[in-house]
Amino acid sequence: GPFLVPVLGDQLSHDLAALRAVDRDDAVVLMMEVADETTYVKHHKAKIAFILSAMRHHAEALRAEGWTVDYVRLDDPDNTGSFTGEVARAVKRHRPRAIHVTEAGEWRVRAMLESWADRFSIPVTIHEDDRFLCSHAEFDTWAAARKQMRMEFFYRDMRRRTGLLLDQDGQPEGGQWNYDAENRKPAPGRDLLMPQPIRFRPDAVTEEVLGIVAERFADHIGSLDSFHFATTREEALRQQKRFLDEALPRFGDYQDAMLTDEPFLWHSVLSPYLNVGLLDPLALCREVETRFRAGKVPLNCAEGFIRQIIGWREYVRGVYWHEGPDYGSRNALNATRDLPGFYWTGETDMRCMAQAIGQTISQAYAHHIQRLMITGNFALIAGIDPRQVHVWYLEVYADAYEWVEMPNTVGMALFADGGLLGSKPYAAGGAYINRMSDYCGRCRYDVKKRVGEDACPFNALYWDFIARNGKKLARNPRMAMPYRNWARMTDEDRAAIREQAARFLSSLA
Ligand code: FAD
Ligand code: DLZ
Ligand code: SF4
Repeated sequence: GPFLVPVLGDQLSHDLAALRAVDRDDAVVLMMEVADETTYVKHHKAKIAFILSAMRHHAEALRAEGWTVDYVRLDDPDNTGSFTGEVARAVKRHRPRAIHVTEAGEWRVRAMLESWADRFSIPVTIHEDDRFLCSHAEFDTWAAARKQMRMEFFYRDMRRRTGLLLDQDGQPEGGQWNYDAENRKPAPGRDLLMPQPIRFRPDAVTEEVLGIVAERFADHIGSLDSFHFATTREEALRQQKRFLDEALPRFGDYQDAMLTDEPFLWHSVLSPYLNVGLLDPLALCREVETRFRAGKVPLNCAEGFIRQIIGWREYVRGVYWHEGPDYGSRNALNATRDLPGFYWTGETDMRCMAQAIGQTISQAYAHHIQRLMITGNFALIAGIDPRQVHVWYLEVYADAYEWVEMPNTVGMALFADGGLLGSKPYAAGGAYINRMSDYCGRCRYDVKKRVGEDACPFNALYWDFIARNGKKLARNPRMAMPYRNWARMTDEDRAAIREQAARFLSSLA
């Protein structure tokens, strides 16, 4: 029989390792909509709709290129509901002589792929996913050579490897590797000329999927009302161009800013497309560099964007696979509180939280600083169980896959890995949020107060976090300042703050 090439929902790239390994005329591509993948966590409705619609469009695109595609739909009566069950049925249908597949994006699915050779008694080749720049072996070598992993050094290696933003002598463009110091401008005023992502109108394929999702996943979080994602490579490329033309020139400046009712600001909103394979990360970075060289984009913006992709995105993936399947069980700060119910509804008087969660429910999107410094920071300083926080992030964002979500949540936002991914916890009180956003002005809480009925909860929670984690954090040199300030407060103030925090935390239960 032919080769069988299973293509998973986040492998929607024409240039995919397993496809390259076989001859088009001698292969059957297998794509599977399966219940297990739609419900192993209860993904946001728009995330499921995006993935299924992109899969259906991709199957058509592969057929147009001459591939034979065997496509299993979610509502096929014989659908077994799992990748392994569907591969078993496909093996019966096609009697393949061998399976070629591209490695999966999480440990759970990796184990399935690795079980197939024995289970089906046919040769299975699992190809490395070379849509990423850094292989597992390369990352392990890099990590082994260091006492501590740090993104910044990894990133410099990726710059050297790709040649991105290097001058003729191989030195970083402009003399510095990193221009982050220029990228912390607070929110500007709202204006009508702010860029917006393209809102793609659902075609017939997407409409059908939206119907299935609305019916079958009615009890999942999220709304389908404003579904606007690109679902084909052509559409994703149009959004990429929109970003490059309109938002990139100010991406750096306002990267950390937050504005009421403006979910996207100068962000690219390209992560869903990068992560399923509709867009190529390196090609995108080359476009960014071209625009810098043409004088259309300032260096701090081009560098800042490229760093997110060849730096952070590759680095967190490296950490995920390097640390092994138990990474998600880490809980260095022993945080055990349940995730508050308002994470599922957005119903809270904390204006910043209501904004970040509200747009997450309506758009399946929040930008990085909202994820890190609003919902992530709150979970950190309130001491929420990392497992529950991880499941939430994996469910609610259209771009969420374990390899990228887990290190960002467990490592970056919650410090549950004890400082492996980042050197200090991203804990902050209300002052940070007030500086970077316009949320506080319209909040029922007073961001300047630490105690009292109308005091901003982030303030007391922040100091309570500092106080209760002294044993683990006080010796961290990057935490010296807050511990000095905590020590300087009077006993009375400290007691009042901790009582305020305790009262607030008990109100969450
Ligand atoms: P932009 O701001 O335009 O950035 C450009 C691109 O850089 C992104 O599309 C993304 O591919 C990459 N990028 C930026 N920051 C990171 C990062 N920290 N890690 C990896 N890639 C990055 N990103 C995901 O793709 N999937 C997730 O499930 C995810 N979960 C997160 C959970 C938490 C708690 C935090 C703090 C961050 C998470 N991120 C995740 C990273 C980041 O927030 C998103 O990549 C970004 O908000 C996507 O929006 P954008 O495309 O507009 O990004
Ligand atoms: C996330 C997801 C969903 C919701 N549904 C499917 C699906 O029906 N079929 C599929 O092939 N993939 C789906 N995915 C993406 C997979 O969960 C993803 O490929 C794994 O996380 C492995 O990386
Ligand atoms: Fe958030 Fe506090 Fe500002 Fe309200 S006052 S928006 S709770 S930081």
